[in-house]
Amino acid sequence: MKLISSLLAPAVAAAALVALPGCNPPGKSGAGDAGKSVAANSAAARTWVAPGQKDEFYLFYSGGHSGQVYVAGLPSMRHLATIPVFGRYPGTGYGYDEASKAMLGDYTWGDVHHPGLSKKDGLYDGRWLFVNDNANNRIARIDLRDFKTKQILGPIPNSMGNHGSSFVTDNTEYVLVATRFSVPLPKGRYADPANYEKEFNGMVSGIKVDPTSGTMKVGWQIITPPFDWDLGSTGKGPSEGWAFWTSYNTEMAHDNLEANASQKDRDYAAIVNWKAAEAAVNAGQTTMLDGVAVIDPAKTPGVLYYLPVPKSPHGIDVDPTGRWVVAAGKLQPVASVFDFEKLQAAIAKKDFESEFRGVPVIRYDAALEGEVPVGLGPLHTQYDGAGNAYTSLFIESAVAKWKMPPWSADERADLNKVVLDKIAVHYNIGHLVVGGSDTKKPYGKYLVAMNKLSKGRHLSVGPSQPEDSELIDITGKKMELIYEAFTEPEPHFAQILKADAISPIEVYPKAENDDPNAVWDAKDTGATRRGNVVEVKMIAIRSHFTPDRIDVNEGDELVLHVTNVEQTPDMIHGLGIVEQNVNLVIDPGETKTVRIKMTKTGVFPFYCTNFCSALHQEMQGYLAVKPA
Ligand code: CUK
Ligand code: CUA
Repeated sequence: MKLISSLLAPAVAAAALVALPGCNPPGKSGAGDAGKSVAANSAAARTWVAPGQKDEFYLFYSGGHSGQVYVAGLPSMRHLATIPVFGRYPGTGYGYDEASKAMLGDYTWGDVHHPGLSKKDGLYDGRWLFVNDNANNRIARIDLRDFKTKQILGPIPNSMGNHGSSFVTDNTEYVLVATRFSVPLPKGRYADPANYEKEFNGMVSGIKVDPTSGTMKVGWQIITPPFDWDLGSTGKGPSEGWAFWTSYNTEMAHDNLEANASQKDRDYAAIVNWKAAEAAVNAGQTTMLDGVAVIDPAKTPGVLYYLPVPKSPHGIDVDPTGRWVVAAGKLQPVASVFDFEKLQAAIAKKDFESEFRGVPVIRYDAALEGEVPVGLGPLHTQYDGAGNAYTSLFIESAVAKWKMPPWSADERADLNKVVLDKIAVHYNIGHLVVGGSDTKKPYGKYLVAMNKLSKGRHLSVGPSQPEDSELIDITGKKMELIYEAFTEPEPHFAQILKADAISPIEVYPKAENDDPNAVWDAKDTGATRRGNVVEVKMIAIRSHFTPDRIDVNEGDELVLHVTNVEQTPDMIHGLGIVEQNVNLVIDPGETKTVRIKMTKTGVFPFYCTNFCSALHQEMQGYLAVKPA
């Protein structure tokens, strides 16, 4: 995201930061007085997960341009796993075997922003985690049975900058996507960016999810003006079937966006009726564009509406009841609360203020419930399910807790009264997450603030500083900061899942291994030559490879299938071939394949990379390549 601090005079930003408590210079504990040390003890007790004990929640947080997803436990914030998605990860051999290489395709990185858990009846069902790739217009599905990436869909046609996802509908019918960047469509078509308004377009995409396998495919798209769509969310309860995004560039600026996309006092939110879109597709009211059925909302009324929202918004979040929809403008210190019932009534009465390219613009005041003065630089809002909302304040480096409607007449007269608490975070918070906030039943309990800058609150690691994710206890009247963890670049958003909502497997059962090249018995291993291709089926088990010698000739292609025949948890074997750039990591019961062109002659040792037994070091062999 864009750093809003650049929009502030440096003096204002500096003053805001100086005022923040809890910033201790290195080496000072800051717990000098008795009151503070009591709070520290209590915070420690609440986040302490004793050795051998397990955390209560999973935290799945995005790795930004690392392309990965990280898993931590809550409340300990201990890092548990890296799930590689859009980038190679030698630690699990991801991107080195043929299957994962094929999934990665032409790209070696991605930009993960928003993980979205699959749902049933508006609650997490613990099956899949979807993540977007802002950089290469892709979307991936991670299976929570084994915490592995199973599918990467994309690049999605007619879509540039998949930032506005992954928003999962109540029964995982769709993962919904909106484009950040507008381009001439279809992709590959040239148009001068100076003709942006006329030639460029944005897109909303419905990615259809197969309910059994989870396999995604592009379902349909809705073409939009070249607004830059930002964050969104899906409806639930009364708003089920609808989805929402905000645009930060209804100005349709194509250069110097910092200034040119901040002209208007209000931008638009897109209010999308995805069930109506689905019906329009089934009724054939579409045009094919680059192989996708595209809906023109001007020709298909009822699919898309615009709603004015405060200046340069960065997201719109539906509350757990599905009635209240909150959008905040970064450049206006309020969160606007819209009432979905009023919004529906405005649509029914055609209470529109204007239209834009054939799409009605709902009158702001017709849908508005109130503007809550949350503070400076409001970005994203989360809910605890107990009637409270939490909005991240980028400029203020704080989280505001405020009361959702219904409000009393007294509160309504002065909405300052519904702002209940504010807590400083360190520093410049982007997203925040409360467990289950996007479901009908949030867990409450914890809030994780994902801050962009850590400003030396850690041992120095040089100029590439980590981000700072802070754990806040939200069970009391006042929010309490109880822990901070430094995280890799860059957690934009996260999802929290109750630990007992899933029971991941610990080995791949032999019966499930349907790889045609799997072998389970040493007698079935060995090499077969067909012309220049040498195919080897290999077994790995403590503490040897069978065969442990491979003979090929220069110019051959070696196809190596390795099955880890262990059925014991944690008995992982790796296969590294020295100076061949081969790195397989094979979990118990798994088979992996790699193809290598034998361009170098000589003898190349291979060995197990994962410490597996007392004789792990002996788990080795030779690849002998004879000169042609
Ligand atoms: S964005 Cu980065 S903090 Cu991609 Cu959801 Cu708001
Ligand atoms: Cu197998 Cu180490």
